Amino acid sequence: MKRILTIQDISCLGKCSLTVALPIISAMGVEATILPTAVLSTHTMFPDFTVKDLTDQLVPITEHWKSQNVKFDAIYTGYLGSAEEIEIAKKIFKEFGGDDTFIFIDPVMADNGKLYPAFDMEYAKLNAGLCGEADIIVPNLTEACFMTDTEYKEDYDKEYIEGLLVKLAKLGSKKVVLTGIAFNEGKTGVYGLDTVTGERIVYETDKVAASFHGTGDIFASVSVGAITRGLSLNDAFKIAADYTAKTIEETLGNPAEPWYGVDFESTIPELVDTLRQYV
Ligand code: PXL
Repeated sequence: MKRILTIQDISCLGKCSLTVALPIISAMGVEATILPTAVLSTHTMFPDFTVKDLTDQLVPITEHWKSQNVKFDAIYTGYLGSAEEIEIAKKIFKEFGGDDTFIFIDPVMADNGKLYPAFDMEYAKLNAGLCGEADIIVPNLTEACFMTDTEYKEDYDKEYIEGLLVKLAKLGSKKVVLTGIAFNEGKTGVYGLDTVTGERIVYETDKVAASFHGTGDIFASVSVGAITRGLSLNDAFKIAADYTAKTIEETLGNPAEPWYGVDFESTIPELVDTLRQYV
């Protein structure tokens, strides 16, 4: 069985980061090894959340794995809490990376034109440096703008997005994939560039008119799981985008209206069925 190391926080309540990555990577038929960067009572969109930083645990945990000769097929980073954790993530890439291990980075820090509460411009620059170490990065439009000093535009055209891909490519990742992008009304999807072949990675699906927390983590977890299972990037991002859209739709039908995260648990059987058509 393939194995992914995922490095991000545990928000105990809130359905994002590790509480999403772990079940979804498992559903994708891949073993998930977790490296929790912090334990929060909830994600940061709740008021008055608590945080226990785990930075001092990252090196001892990974040193232990090294002593056990553990190997990973992929390393996937999401929400990291601090500059120091970004530096440690880079060291982990060096120690556990290599030709048989691809690095997948979701530079989680911002959305809708704004940085999340815990972050500033300095952190955005460091995240840009981390992205330079990746094989694949999946920023949203806001994160891409912060990392490349580009003006954020909600009304964009192809020229603007192509320009952004060129700037992202300069950060150093082999594949740069913008998420939440589409050029047609009522759609959303991915638009990316394979910097080695020059090929575009494009997929559009119907946009569900609602936005929930943790959907980026769902998208990233399905994508990295599918790529680790050997699917092409185009297939992986298609499955991930369709699953995310379906899950948002399902959540809108829930009379309890859980505003803080989506009902991805209800749609996992469909995800597994879809995957079976590919592997
Ligand atoms: O879904 C991204 C995410 C992960 N972890 C924490 C967050 C967020 C988004 O706000 O607050 C703690």
